[in-house]
Amino acid sequence: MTKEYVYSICGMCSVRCPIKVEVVDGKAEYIEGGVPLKGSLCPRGAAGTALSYDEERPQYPMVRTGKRGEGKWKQVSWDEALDYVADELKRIQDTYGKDSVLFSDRGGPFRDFYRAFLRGIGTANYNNHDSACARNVQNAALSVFGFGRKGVSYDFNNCKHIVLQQRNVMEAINVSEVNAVLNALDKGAKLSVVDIRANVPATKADNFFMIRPGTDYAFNLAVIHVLINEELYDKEFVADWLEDFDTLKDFVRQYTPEWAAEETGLDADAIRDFCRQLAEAAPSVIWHPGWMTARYNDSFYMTRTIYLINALLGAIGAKGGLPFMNKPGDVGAKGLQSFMNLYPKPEGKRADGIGWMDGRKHFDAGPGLVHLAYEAAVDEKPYPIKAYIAQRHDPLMAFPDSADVKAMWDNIELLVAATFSWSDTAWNADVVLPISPYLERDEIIMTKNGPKPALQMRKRAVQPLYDTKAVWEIYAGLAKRMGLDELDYDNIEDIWKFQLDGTGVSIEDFAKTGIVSLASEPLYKPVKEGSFKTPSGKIQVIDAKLEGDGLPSLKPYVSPERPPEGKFRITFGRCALHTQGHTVNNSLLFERMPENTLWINTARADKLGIATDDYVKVSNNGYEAKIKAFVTDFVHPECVFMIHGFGHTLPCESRARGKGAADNELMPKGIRKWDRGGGAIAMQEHFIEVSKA
Ligand SMILES: Nc1nc2c(c(=O)[nH]1)N[C@H]1C(S)=C(S)[C@@H](COP(=O)(O)OP(=O)(O)OC[C@H]3O[C@@H](n4cnc5c(=O)[nH]c(N)nc54)[C@H](O)[C@@H]3O)O[C@H]1N2
Ligand SMILES: Nc1nc2c(c(=O)[nH]1)N[C@H]1C(S)=C(S)[C@@H](COP(=O)(O)OP(=O)(O)OC[C@H]3O[C@@H](n4cnc5c(=O)[nH]c(N)nc54)[C@H](O)[C@@H]3O)O[C@H]1N2
Ligand code: SF4
Ligand SMILES: [Mo]
Repeated sequence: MTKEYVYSICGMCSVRCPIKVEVVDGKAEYIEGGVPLKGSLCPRGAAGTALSYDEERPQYPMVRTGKRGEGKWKQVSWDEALDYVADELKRIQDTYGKDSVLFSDRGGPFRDFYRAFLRGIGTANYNNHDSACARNVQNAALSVFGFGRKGVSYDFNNCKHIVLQQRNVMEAINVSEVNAVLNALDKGAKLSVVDIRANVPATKADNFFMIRPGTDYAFNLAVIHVLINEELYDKEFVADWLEDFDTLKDFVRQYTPEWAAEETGLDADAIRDFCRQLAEAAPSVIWHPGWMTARYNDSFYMTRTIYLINALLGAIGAKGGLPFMNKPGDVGAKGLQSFMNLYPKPEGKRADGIGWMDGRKHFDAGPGLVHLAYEAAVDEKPYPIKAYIAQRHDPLMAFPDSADVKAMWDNIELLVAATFSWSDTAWNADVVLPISPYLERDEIIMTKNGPKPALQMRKRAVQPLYDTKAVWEIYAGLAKRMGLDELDYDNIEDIWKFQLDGTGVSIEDFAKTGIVSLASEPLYKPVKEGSFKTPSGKIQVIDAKLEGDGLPSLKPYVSPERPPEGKFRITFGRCALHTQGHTVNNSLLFERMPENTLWINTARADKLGIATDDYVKVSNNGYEAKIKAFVTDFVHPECVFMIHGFGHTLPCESRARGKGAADNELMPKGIRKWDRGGGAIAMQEHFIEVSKA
């Protein structure tokens, strides 16, 4: 028996925790958290072995033979698959122009190599998934600070009051973050939770506000009102670093706690008391700006108020608050060499209109807004989109109403899915390029920015079990076929050497733990000139870019639509046991949680004759599904809540198929409802019916 330990990076979700994999006779037997996590891991991370040792995943490259989505495939070799894709890309670019190739991914730190490929072939249309996730937060950060959401980190360990509004730290997991939050609570930090239901953090909270869905913006405006009117804000910080304070003060004058109480269903005195508690803990306060905020028409403005509240409390840049993020250069280290720099930035205009179309100039152009690129694919404006590569992205589950999204792709002539598990998108693609699961693949080295920036290496723990390839191998193969010799690599060591060139770090340095830390102590950068990237160099309330696009910086509150008689607003979120839609078929996680449930308020359930564990019917606009009820006082009566990612239909997923309901199918034409301020889809602006099944 041979036993070895491989230090690598988890790939069960987008957090990418360091892991230690026990490999016995070439088989991955056990996974635990890497050195910085002292062994701890979340359940999904621990279930990574079941992803590899599962036959129900794409095992070899496939080309469609039947109609899209019919499930008829021809097995092909990698040479055939890559030849086919490269030839099609060339044909399409020659016929329709370079920008007719659209690409979307899941974002993250492993993109440099394939983004270089995209630059190399000259398309301007790199996108990520984020208009279904955190785009509102990103654009809110840009509009307030001039830098993106990752320009600050969260110093939970030293925090004295944590506010989780629409943010479920304990179930929407980042392992080191959960540990830090628990550590802070042990040390006496206060926790306040603003949520439409009692999630796990709510059970540990000092203040729990069960808010009426869609009224968070009202709550936050009232908090600003109190902080300013009771002079609870950090006067020095505000004087030095917050522009347009008086404009903000005037704007919130009307938004009293009594007014907010009407809107939110919460108690005005409780809001006041909460504000005083915040001021006591300031500046060591973290009011988390949220993560999955693709929910409402005003989520962007809501998130802006969160950043402004943190600023009023002096928490931006503060220890125990939201310190500035450090990159390698901040701690005197040299960062990785980038493949993207091998090619110039493509000159074409983006198909989604970001950066040049009226109303879309204020958005972060980096990863675009892919749902708007789909619109271009439909009407060929500003130009045709004829090829689409979905790399580690399942838009048919990630965006509302799969039939609607699918139809938007009808004019696309080449649809490629690169994925490690089956997904609706892969099932509907023309070509499936199977990625080796993370235990079976090496990856380009990643940079982890933070208080102590580090470099991290994902290393193959076991050989590929099937005819699958690493991400870099796929794009190196395409690059070679498309004449991009600079990216024609045939082994990962050469890629790593290129990345590490000039950093003083060597491949061997990763052997011990998989991580090379670039600083010995966390660095807290003081707030200083240049900290904020706005025109004034200060945190801004008024954003000229936003206003240039015809949008107000301070949007007057609009009360949300109430559910029509007998209906419920749909709300959703995460659970600790699954990642989005792609782990339901994982045998270990499926065993723990085979289906989702519908949280429904007791009073309303009683009226409908529904009890816990009854199967109920949820429906909207023709989609209907059965789901088990969970009847509780701890969800707001205007909404129902379910975990996203269930309700699979693919025949190739024998476990997940037919289990639970798909929240995304209950949002008809939902991809067309999006927040003009932040760009994200407004997924909770839908009302559904619930009845006894
Ligand atoms: N209705 C509704 N819609 C939602 C959400 C919701 O709560 N409700 N959540 C939204 C959010 S926050 C997000 S981020 C998106 C997520 O949805 P997507 O952006 O589509 O991302 P994932 O489902 O994480 O991954 C997509 C595919 O990548 C494949 N994959 C390939 N390689 C890897 C790898 O190394 N690691 C992992 N983890 N996967 C890999 C997986 O098999 C999976 O099929 O969905 C959004 N859409
Ligand atoms: N275990 C696990 N962890 C994950 C993921 C996963 O799939 N599984 N996905 C990762 C990804 S991609 C993301 S984006 C993050 C998401 O991280 P979060 O955004 O923190 O997670 P969610 O559970 O989607 O939503 C957080 C909370 O918002 C509440 N909520 C819903 N509507 C409203 C509302 O109108 N107002 C208020 N105040 N609260 C509301 C929900 O009840 C939930 O408790 O998690 C990441 N971590
Ligand atoms: S949070 Fe869990 S699933 Fe995500 S990377 Fe960490 S261990 Fe893996
Ligand atoms: Mo997300």
